[in-house]
Amino acid sequence: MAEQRIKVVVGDITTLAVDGIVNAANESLLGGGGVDGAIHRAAGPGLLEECRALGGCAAGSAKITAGHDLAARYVIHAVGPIWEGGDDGEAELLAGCYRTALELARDHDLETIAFPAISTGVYGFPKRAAAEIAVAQCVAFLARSDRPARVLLCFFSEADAEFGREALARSRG
Ligand code: AR6
Repeated sequence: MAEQRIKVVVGDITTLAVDGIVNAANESLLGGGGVDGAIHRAAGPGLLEECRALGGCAAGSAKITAGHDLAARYVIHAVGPIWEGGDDGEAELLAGCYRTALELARDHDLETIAFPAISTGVYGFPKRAAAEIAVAQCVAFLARSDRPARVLLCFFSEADAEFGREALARSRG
């Protein structure tokens, strides 16, 4: 079952020794605060240099780079939507981030990738709804693809992780 390949973890995503970590970036792909800032700090200046050559990324999509000084071999930079109240296509854009990141992981034959809770910080997406979208997209993708073999949903706090656990439990039925 696809759900068994998804695990909720709590912690700092920059420390995870997985094949790829996903970044919650902005359209410039040139760094920022939150998890984006933490990933750039931990990866070192080579990451920013590589990102400069990418020419940005649209919201709802993602681009991949090397992991540089991170334990992870790759960083998948996903650009989440800014929450504007929910009537501006935010849910579909967030789903698009997860789908594109999973496609990139599959195309690079990554075994394990880790997602942060994209858009739920500075971008203001409601956490419960975001966790539902994350789980639904991962379950749908893993059901039809062997790669990635495993997905970690990495939450920064125990309280946030509850949203992930609840969404996963509901998906399992
Ligand atoms: N590890 C795991 N999760 C983290 C970490 C970490 N080290 N740090 C924060 N989080 P945010 P967004 C969680 O604001 O909402 C940046 O400036 C955090 O608790 O990082 O997509 C970008 O450049 C929250 O649940 O990303 C963009 O401009 C989640 O990561 C903008 O923020 C996402 O919070 C993107 O906003």
